Amino acid sequence: MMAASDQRGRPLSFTYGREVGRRPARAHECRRVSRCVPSPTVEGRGAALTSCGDDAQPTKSGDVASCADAGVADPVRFFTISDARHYPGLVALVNSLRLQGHGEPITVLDLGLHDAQREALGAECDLVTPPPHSPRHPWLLEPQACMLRDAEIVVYVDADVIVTDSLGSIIDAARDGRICVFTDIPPTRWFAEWEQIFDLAQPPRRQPYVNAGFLAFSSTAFPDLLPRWFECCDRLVAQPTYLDTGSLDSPTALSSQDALNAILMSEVAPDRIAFQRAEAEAQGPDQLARTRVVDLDRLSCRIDDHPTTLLHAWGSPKPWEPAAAQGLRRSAYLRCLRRLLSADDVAVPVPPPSVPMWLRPGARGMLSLWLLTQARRPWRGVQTRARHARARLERARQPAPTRAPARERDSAMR
Ligand SMILES: [Mn+2]
Repeated sequence: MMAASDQRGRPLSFTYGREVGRRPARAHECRRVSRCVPSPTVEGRGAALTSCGDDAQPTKSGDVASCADAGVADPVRFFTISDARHYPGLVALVNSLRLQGHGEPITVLDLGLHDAQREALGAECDLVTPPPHSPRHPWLLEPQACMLRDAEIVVYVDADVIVTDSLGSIIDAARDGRICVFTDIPPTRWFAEWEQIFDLAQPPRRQPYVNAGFLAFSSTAFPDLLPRWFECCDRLVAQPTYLDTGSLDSPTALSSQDALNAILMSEVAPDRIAFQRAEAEAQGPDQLARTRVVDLDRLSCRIDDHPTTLLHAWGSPKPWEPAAAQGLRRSAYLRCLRRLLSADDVAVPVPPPSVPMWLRPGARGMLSLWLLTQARRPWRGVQTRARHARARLERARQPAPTRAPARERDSAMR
């Protein structure tokens, strides 16, 4: 999602940064959460979710406290998280939702947007800042973001996602009492240790591991899901992630995503989870490069001849970050991103100077994009051939007895 994002594209640094080794200050936690005793199951007993980020501050018009008092939840509400560096991704998400006909409210956990960005988003988004000095790692904020406002149907979407089709059927499934999720790559991540780490009601069963970049469910059907996820994330505040260790071996290396999966594999019945078609989300650089834009105006895309619902640009740097110029790759996400940031039919326009040249409208923007993607290919080929030639030269210079066996050399070349 945001600043200095990791390989998965989730936020690393925000205005308040990460504070490893500290327990979160209870005063900053949602009061409902601190009241909430995790139940053995997060499945619904019919009570409406009344959570609210009590200490959070609206950055725009609106009264955070009123959400606890209103007693009327929005039928459907989108939630996301962003900071200033992830603004182009956030705008693309918002504009894509509006283009798909989703006029429902969008709440953004504002982790340091600039004033001009807030102003530009004002008409489309409800912006809420976290409490000052919030000690939570940004990777652990999804449940907190979703608890900022009451909603009957909660739809969390990462700010590096573009919605390429209506979410109507997913929202219908959520209304019918299913938790709608997309599987991750690979979908096999599973740890028995989750039972003890998260004090799960039952050992986690084997089922597809999901990506936490999208989640849709009914807060009536699952009133305890967000508090339970929040509480599980709370257990991870001081835990290193794979960014610290460079390894996915730890059962909590993927933080909130591991917590969510642990809950879904233990405390939610399998038939209450609606795993979306694998092709419905094109995610990561390889799949996004393989995805074809069928109708740019409507953002329709297909991967392996199946229509997509989401394009998810996890990975780092993001295609809108200046650092991406070096290895910019043609992808459906990039094409749709440029369309969502430069066309004149979007809900939130972006001033061209605020995005890199390859995302700006007009011929210069197009040329920049072409040079950085298409035109780089032969050059990359030349670089690779030159590297191989140098390596052959090096090997030739080595005295024969010290040369590595062919198989080792081959693997070293990769
Ligand atoms: Mn993401």
